Amino acid sequence: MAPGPVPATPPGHRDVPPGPVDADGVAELLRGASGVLVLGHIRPDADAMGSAVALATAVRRSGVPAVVSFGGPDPVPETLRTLDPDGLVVEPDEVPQRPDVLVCCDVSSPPRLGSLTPLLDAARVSLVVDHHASYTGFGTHHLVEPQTPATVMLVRRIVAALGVEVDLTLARALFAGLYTDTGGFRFGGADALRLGAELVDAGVEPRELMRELSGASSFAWLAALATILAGARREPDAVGGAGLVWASVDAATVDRFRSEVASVSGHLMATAGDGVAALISEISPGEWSTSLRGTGVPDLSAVATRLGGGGHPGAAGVERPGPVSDVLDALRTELAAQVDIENARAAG
Ligand SMILES: [Mn+2]
Repeated sequence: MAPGPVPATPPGHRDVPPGPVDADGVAELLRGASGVLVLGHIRPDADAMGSAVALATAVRRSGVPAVVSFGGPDPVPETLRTLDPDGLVVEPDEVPQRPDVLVCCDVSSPPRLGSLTPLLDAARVSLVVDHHASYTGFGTHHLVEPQTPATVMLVRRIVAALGVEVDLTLARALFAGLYTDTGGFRFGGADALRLGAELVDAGVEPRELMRELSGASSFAWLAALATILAGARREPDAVGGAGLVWASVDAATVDRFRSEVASVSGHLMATAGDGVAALISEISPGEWSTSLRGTGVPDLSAVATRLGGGGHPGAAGVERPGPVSDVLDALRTELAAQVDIENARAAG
C-alpha cells in the first residue's frame, strides 16, 4: 500500500477549540495526545504534587504515555514522594523538550513553572488545570475555577471523564491535596467532605497518610522553632486595625528544615484572630518568600498579586528581594490599601 498523507491528528481525536474547557474537553485532549507531560508549580505542595500524579496516573491507565515533573531550582521534597509509588515524577532535565500535551496543575502563572517555563511555547497543546483567583490566563486551554478549594477536585472530575477507577494510588494523591488545601476540611464545604469520604472508602488512611506527608521532624527542629517564634511580632494597628502577625526565617534555617518551616504559618495564624499572618522565609540568599494567611478579608490574593505573587483570598504568596524590612514595608502598604479598597466598595 502506498503511504498516504499523515493524518494531522491521531485517530479518534476531536479538535477541542482553544479557551475554557470542561472535564470532558480535557479528557478529549488527553486521549488524543501522543504523550502527556504534567507539571505542577515549583516547590510543590501536596495539591500540586497530588493533582499532577493523580492526573498522570489516570492518563497512563487510558493508554497514553505520561510523566510528571516540577521545575527547579529546588528539588521535590522527599516527603511528597510517598504520593508517587509508581515513579512517575522525573527530574526536570529528563522531560520531553517538545511535549505533545503539556498540563499545568495548580499553576497560576508561567513563572511558577520555574526552569520548565519555556516548555509552554514548545508544546502543541498547553492546558492549565487550576483554582487560583490570580490565574493569569496562559495556556491554549484551561479548566480554572477559583471557587474550587483544591486543584485535586478538578482532577477528580477529569479522572471520572477518562473513565478511570479511583484506586489507592489515585485516592492517596487526591486526598493529600484535598486535605492540605482545605486546611484539614476547615473550608471547602460539603463537596470537599464528600470527596474525602469517597477517598477514605477507596482505602485512604488519613492519619497514616498525613504522618507520611509531614515526615518525622528531628529534635533539632524544636530549638529552631523556638527561635523563630521568639522572633515573631504582632502589629495590632496593621491591616486597618485587624492586626498583622509575622515571623521571618533565615536561609540557613530554611535549608536545614525545609519541610518543617511551612508549618510555622499555622502557629502564626492561630494567634492572628481576624488579622493576617505572614511567614517570611529566605528561600535563597537575599530572596524572601512571604506566605500570607488570613480570613479572606482583606483579599490576600489581590494583595499578593499587586506585589508580584498570587494565590487565594485566604492564602497567598509572594517572592521579593530583601531585606525583611523592605518586604514588610511593601506588605503593610498593600494590606492597608486593600482594606481601603474593600471599605470603599462596601460603602458603595
Ligand atoms: Mn492548590
